[in-house]
Amino acid sequence: MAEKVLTKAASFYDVYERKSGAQDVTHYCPGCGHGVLHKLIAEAIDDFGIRDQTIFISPVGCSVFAYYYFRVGNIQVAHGRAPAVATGIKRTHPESIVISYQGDGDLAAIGGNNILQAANRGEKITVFFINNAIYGMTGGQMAPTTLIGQRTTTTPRGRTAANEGFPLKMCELISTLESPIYVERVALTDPKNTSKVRRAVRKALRNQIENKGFSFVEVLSACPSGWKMTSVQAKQWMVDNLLPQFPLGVFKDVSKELEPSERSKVVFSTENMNELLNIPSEENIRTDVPKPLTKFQNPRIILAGFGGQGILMLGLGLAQAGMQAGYHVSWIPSYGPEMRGGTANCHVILSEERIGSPTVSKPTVLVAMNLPSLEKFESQVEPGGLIIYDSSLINQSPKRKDVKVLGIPATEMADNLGNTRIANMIVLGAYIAITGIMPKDVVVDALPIFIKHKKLIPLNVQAIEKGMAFVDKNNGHA
Ligand SMILES: Cc1ncc(C[n+]2csc(CCOP(=O)(O)OP(=O)(O)O)c2C)c(N)n1
Ligand code: SF4
Repeated sequence: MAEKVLTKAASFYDVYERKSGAQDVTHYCPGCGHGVLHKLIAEAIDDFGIRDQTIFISPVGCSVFAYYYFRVGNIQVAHGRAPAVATGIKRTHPESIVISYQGDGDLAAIGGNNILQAANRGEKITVFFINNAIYGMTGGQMAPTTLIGQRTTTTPRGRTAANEGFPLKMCELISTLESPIYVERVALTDPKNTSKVRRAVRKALRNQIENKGFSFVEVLSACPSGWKMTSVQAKQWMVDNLLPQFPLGVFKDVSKELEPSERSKVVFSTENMNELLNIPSEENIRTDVPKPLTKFQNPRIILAGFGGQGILMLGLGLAQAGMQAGYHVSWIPSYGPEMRGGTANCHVILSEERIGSPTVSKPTVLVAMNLPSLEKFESQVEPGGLIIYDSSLINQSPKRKDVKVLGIPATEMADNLGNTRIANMIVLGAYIAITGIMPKDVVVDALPIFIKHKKLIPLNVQAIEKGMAFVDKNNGHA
């Protein structure tokens, strides 16, 4: 007699190497639908032979630990952002199979716009949307899918339409869009419905394997812990309450009308890319730039002042010149009311290593062009760092004794050159002179890239020279 041995899907790890907790079972509560859906997905991945190509995106929610279970490529993303990350991965790796796995809080609340936009763009991904009508992970708050009358920790008297609106029906919403090719709602209630979930999972994955388009499968699922029920009661509650509100079925399916095609890797042409992004080509990158003193190497810089002082351009210029000098660079501006005269700041990193994050929380260099900026950022500067401030506008020197300080009357010097707005370049000159981070000619070579009005370039060069001369004269060298 033929014997069938049931084993764990090969697309699950043998051992779940979670930092804490048992390593042979998942962390899901008994009766939870997440585990069942995981199993159906893992078996489908096995059967389709796509384990090496699959990238599973786990959300914030009870399924946050999915990466401990699925033996595929895994990414865990910020709350609600799985469709955006899936978009990036799929577009750069169209040959991969990208699964966005999301709860109802994640997908329909904080990530509501993300999913609609991804669906509307018709990203060729597969979305599994587990709807348990509640925020499971955080202890049972109301979700957009919570039923009218349903009691949750945030609707203790039951959800009312007047107060919280009606439950969001994501399949109905998404199926009104033109791009999605397959939208179905299924339920983990009993073996018959579970086999429909199995079919839907496979169909949604097959659509992606055949490169057809955006597939969305909503899976109604029990959360016995959040609903404060036994597993058996929870299953019955689904049948009595969830199913009437969230009818099962296929809401859209045009997949049969589409021909399968190759999931081929898109090869992006980088021909004009450097030019478009102002990235110097290999042969234009200087290899002869001497290293600055150790304490000024790999600076993390905050440049701050008020709108109109050219702070963002100063940062951009520094980053652009840094690129020519062979550094990895990042520049991240902080926009806000400063566009109309408040404070403006930007973060710049010049590094010999690749840069992990462009934000600077502990700067090694602060350039402060007005008093609020000095007051705001002075305490953040790393001990041993450098503060350059515009002493024409800031009439008090920094209090820190553990950093090098240079006060330079940049605005006054700029006025003397006939243009107040050139103070930023005077500061740039002072910075390169005091640190030796790069020679003047590298900065001057970079000027045409970030200065639109070419006739202003000689004045900018003059300002840089003035800043350097000030440092020379005032013994500002390190
Ligand atoms: C930006 C952010 N906001 C809020 C939270 C708190 N939080 C964690 S999980 C969660 C809701 C998860 O609910 P759901 O997506 O329905 O998944 P489930 O846990 O039910 O599977 C919330 C609000 C967070 N982690 N991050
Ligand atoms: S709280 Fe609910 S959704 Fe989360 S693991 Fe438990 S049963 Fe599942």
